[in-house]
Amino acid sequence: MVNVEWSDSRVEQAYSQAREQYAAIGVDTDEALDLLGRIPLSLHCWQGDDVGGFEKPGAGLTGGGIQVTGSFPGKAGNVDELRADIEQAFSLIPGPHRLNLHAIYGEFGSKGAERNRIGPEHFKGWIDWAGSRSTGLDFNATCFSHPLADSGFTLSSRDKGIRDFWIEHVKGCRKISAVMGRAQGSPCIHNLWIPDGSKDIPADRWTHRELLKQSLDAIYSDELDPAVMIDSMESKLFGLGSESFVVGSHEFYLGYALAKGKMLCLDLGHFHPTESVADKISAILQFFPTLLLHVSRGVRWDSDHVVTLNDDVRALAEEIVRSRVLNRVHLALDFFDASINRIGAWVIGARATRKALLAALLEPIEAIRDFEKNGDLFSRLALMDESRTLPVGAVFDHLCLKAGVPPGSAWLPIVRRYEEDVLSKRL
Ligand code: RNT
Ligand code: ZN
Repeated sequence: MVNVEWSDSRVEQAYSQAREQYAAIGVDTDEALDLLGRIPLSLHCWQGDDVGGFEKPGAGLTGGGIQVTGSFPGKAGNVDELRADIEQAFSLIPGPHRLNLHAIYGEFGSKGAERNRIGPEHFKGWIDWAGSRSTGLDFNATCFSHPLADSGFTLSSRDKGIRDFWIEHVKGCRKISAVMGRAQGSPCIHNLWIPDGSKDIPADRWTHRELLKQSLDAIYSDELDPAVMIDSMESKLFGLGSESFVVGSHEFYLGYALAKGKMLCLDLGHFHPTESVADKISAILQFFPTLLLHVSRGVRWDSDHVVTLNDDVRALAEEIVRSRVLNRVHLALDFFDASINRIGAWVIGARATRKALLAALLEPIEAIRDFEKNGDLFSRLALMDESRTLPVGAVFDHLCLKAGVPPGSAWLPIVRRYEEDVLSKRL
């Protein structure tokens, strides 16, 4: 059946009109698309199996202050299934893509491997897979879902044995990242998020933060080439079970990263609900060369809902473009919804993030800036708002055609068919 709604000629007709409309306000759509095509987005592997990982059969998310809800059938149960699902998702999203792996997603064989004993050999399969498709890899230590994280403290635990275990794990993960970066010829970002904190009011915040600082110093004492790996650290405001105190708070990592030349990671769900992460970009990048963003959607709390084209994501993209820092910001997705088709979830979030970037690149920013400079503030606001309903969708659809991915909602039947043919047959 010919899909009339999304036929190539219809999409191209709409694009040529949109292109003229943008040209009339001084915006070059082809230039915007060219810029967008140079922004990689790192897809998080963990949406594919609800942050379970492949350490042992049936492993699932435990502890760590993050929570996946839902039991939609067909989640990836092994590395091959996860790769197939990621490939399916990638085929529906305009690129360029990177893939963000967690340490629990290695190929550990029948013997398994303790977290403090993992190495590049466990990720050879991923490195080969990524190399064969020219997809860059990013990496994360997994300091949760483990008995030695059950106390709620890992790198900042009072127990030296526990701290040393996690220090070894993160050191190993940095080495794996370096091997990935060398293989792919672009730095692998190694992001560190730890769940450490407490449910109720601590009597001694100081000791935990002092211990975390010491653990980080021990971890980063191994100097690795920034051409192959970059360290980032992700703060948080609170988590389930760490409502009263989070050791790795924003101020903690802001201080540490600035003092030690590390990169910060800001997750959209990790701040007060009315706090704007978009606003922080032009502040932080006055002092840091680069910044990692975890694009997420918190609903009332850090709920990690699937990213949509909402005001927060739009504002984030606008700030990146308006501040002219596209080449200093790394974008990664971070959400996990187990209540809907997981491939659909990936595609919604990734396409929404790309649409937000495209909308920001298509903003008539020079005209808006001129209004601001001239004190014409009603016009500034008006043009910002008018530009929101310009035909960005037509430009996005054209991009999809060019990229060989389905425009508009033409990808929905493909996900449904994959669900029928592949996902529903999984145990
Ligand atoms: C948790 C952080 C972290 C995780 C992933 C799985 O609150 O956002 O980035 O979501 O590492
Ligand atoms: Zn995150």
